[in-house]
Amino acid sequence: NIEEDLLPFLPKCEHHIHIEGALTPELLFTLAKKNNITLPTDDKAFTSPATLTERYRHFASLDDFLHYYYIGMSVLITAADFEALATSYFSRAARDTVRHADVFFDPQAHLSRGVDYPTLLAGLSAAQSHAKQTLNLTSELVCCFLRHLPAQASLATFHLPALQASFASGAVRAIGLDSSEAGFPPHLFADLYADARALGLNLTAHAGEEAPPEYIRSALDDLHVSRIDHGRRLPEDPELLARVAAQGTLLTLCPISNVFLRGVGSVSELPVREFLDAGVKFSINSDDPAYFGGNYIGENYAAVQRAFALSVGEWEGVCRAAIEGSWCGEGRKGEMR
Ligand code: ES4
Ligand code: ZN
Repeated sequence: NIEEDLLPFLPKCEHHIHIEGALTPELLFTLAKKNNITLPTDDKAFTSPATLTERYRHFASLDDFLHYYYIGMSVLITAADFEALATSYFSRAARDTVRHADVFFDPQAHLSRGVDYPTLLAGLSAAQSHAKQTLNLTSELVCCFLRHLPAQASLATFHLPALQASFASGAVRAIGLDSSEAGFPPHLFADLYADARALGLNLTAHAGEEAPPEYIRSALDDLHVSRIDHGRRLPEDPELLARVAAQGTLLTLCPISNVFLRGVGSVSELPVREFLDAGVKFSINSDDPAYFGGNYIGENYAAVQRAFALSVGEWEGVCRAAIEGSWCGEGRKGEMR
């Protein structure tokens, strides 16, 4: 029985987890109280962790989710808050046998609230060290930029001395692009990615989550990313599908996220068979697990197995692609192989 006897024990690498999306309703309310943050009083969903959990079951779209996501993270103020958030994620991920995680964070969403970058980075970094020492779980941080804001804002943020220092020290070795997708195509961010590339940073971008395959092509051609986050709409362009397979670009799929945000009606509607048949590499990830029914990476693996009945050999391929596609060092990959 693959679901019960293999998947819970596979060494996993997670490549698509927004740390702010690991903020559980319980921790959200705890931190709101501690930090004296007033949650919206005109939305009954913010009555209690239970009512918020219930509201999270009925997102209408990516943007409906993002509305709650940006309110939720407003309770994160101190370094200790970011450390508690990341530590809660790492502990939960370790229970799903995650060995390495490339973790997204959204600095612009914190800077705009008056939380400075050294504060949030100190908290995240402390949690990373703790996870490595106590859980043997390594991680890298992926600094994401918000595409619903002007590209000039992302460029200015990227060039802040505090961010540049984090790239120079190696505390942050990658950038990404997230938030509302449709109407904000990758090519708008070509200058940002050119500057990140010049620093030798690893590059990824959300594309093909809600928007069509042209966004995936633009991320590849205009931003020169080595990964595509989601990419679920790739098979709508068979020529691009073949190209992604040939170049070995990794897609970081988030099956349960796509169901919660109404991209598909069920996990079985995702093109997992098409990707396997075409030889497209992908990893399976949780995205914003605290907002998507508390479904972490293990549940995403199980959902894919229930929908597509992969063979042991196919799981070995998924597992290897995730290890090889991780942004840890070669030595760490060797430990996971
Ligand atoms: C996100 Cl699911 C998703 N898509 C785009 N941006 C995001 N930020 C957090 N979760
Ligand atoms: Zn995402």
